[in-house]
Amino acid sequence: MIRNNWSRSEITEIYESPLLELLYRAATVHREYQDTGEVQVCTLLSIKTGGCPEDCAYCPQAARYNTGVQAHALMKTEDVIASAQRAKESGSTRFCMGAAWREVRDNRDFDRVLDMVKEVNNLGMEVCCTMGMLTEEQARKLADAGLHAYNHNLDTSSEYYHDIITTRTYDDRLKTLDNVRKAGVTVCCGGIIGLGETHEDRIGMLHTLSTLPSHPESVPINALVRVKGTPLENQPKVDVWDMIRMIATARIIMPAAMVRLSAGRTEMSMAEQALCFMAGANSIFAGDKLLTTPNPGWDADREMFELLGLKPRESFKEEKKIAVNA
Ligand code: SAM
Ligand code: DTB
Ligand code: SF4
Repeated sequence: MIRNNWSRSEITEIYESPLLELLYRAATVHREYQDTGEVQVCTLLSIKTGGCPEDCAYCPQAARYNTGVQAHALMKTEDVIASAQRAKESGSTRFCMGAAWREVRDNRDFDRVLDMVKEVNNLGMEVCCTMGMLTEEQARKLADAGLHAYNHNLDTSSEYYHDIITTRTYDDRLKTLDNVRKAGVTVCCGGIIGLGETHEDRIGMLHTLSTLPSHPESVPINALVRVKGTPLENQPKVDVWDMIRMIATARIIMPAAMVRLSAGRTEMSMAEQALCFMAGANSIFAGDKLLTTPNPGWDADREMFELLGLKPRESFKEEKKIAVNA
């Protein structure tokens, strides 16, 4: 049953259960709700890189940190489409365009993004954008252009948020998610582990996600990519068991969502990634780059799919309606 009335203590109990029990339970839920032989293959492209005014402590694109990321203006539409076409030919079915903006503005760049959305949608790919805060009207314009999903992460718990980002609030984030929902665009929302948060913070974030009026259709779980020059550059590497615990808990409490094993795969072995798929992950970012940092390339992922007997999920597969039986 899909529930959005999870209590914090119920989620804590799941998250803290013995690891192999947790894995078994998550794998069971995964089999019940999802096609376990399939993994969604998504590709990211940074269409507007760097120079961001925000202070997200993890982010290589914040202008205030000296990370070596060069700021670039919005890419040309034809280059974006060529990149989407290549991703499609490599086997990707979802194309996510990222812009290092605090919020979308009603300007010529936004009009150009609307054109990009139209054209990528015409390629038959699920189009996703992640461009910061949005108004309901902007979300409607994106929906009309054919946007399938909007990514806007909560990143961590509401309690820990201010330790990571001071230039916007958790409520700002929730408001954008609501605007996206109202426009009928599917929601992609998850977070990052390894920011120095506690287990309670991780549970808190999962609690917020799983008690939204409707669960996000996609829940990306990122391991922090430690980028030199950011305030979090010296964080310890994320323990893979923590990633597995996070994915398994997300799978159990949001059974119909796509749970994405997102940033951090370059530091994981194939065996470790296989455990993440067992735990209920059924989506990845493929291609040799995330937005600005490396990702395993196409060949490594093809080899992994072959070895594990996984198939890429087709685009626009009947999305199980996430009805809420509270
Ligand atoms: N500017 C927009 C925003 O913040 O929503 C969109 C782009 S932003 C780079 C998208 C997401 O990437 C962030 O919310 C964060 O979850 C993730 N991210 C950024 N830097 C990361 C890092 N170093 N490690 C892991 N995830 C990261
Ligand atoms: C998400 O949850 N992770 C992706 C995507 N959504 C936008 C971004 C990861 C970015 C990692 C750092 C970088 O490559 O700049
Ligand atoms: Fe800007 Fe997004 Fe990076 Fe924050 S995460 S600094 S808003 S690009």
